[in-house]
Amino acid sequence: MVQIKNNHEISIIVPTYNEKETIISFLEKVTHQISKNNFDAGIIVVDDGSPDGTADLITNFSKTHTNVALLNRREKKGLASACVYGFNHTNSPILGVMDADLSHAPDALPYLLNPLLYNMCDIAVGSRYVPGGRILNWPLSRYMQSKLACIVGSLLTSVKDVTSGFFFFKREVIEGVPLNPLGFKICLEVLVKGNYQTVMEVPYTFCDRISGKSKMGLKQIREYGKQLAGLYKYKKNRHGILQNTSC
Ligand SMILES: Nc1nc2c(ncn2[C@@H]2O[C@H](COP(=O)(O)OP(=O)(O)O)[C@@H](O)[C@H]2O)c(=O)[nH]1
Ligand SMILES: [Mg+2]
Repeated sequence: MVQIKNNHEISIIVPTYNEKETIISFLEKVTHQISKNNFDAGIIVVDDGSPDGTADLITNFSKTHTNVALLNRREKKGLASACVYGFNHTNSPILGVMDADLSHAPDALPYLLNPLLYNMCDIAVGSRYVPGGRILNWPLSRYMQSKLACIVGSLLTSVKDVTSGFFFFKREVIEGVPLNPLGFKICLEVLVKGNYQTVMEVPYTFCDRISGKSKMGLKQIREYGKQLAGLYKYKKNRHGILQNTSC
């Protein structure tokens, strides 16, 4: 397996597919937050062969920013799969995910990372659905879709924003855990299957992308259904095993 050279305390995994409009601005903002807050953090972008040249822009940027690395998979394999690929290519004790489209506010990073660095939680989820969280510029249809996805997901976890794509966690949470890299919702996968004691939901302002196109579509909604079914089954089996061993 190819290991990323810059093993930092924190790895920020950024899946990209056709994000040439925002990727440089995103990297500038995130690297600024990293140095401003003195974080020992690296950014690992996992690009799936974006035909718009996103990978070339990242390669150029990484020449002057040694904490930015690119993993180029050359074939579109999906968001969750890109995240798991990123997790497997670093040894950082703290891992997390952000979208490259600037929906996930880079200035919220210290509010998610400090609770993990100070051992106040095992998972920190950027949340639109706790007091203080907000959504800007989303069409009503997209908001309803997200809310519905959260309602269905609430049978699996008490976290309010189960569809969040902006989250960080300690590596030990997923060590030895069989993450299924299906679809878009990797945070839910970590929340249901991970080994942890405490989750913190950190409010932030989600801002809809101002350029480029969302890759969320019918296929991803169908995959979410499949993922939910798999997670219900997983939880039921695990619960059964735990009950049997406690008898
Ligand atoms: N590597 C990779 N990244 C993807 C893929 N699909 C989406 N992304 C990235 O995942 C992030 C979230 O996707 P986005 O289209 O913003 O979804 P939305 O926020 O739910 O509308 C963005 O940074 C995308 O570029 C994929 O198949 N492969
Ligand atoms: Mg997005």
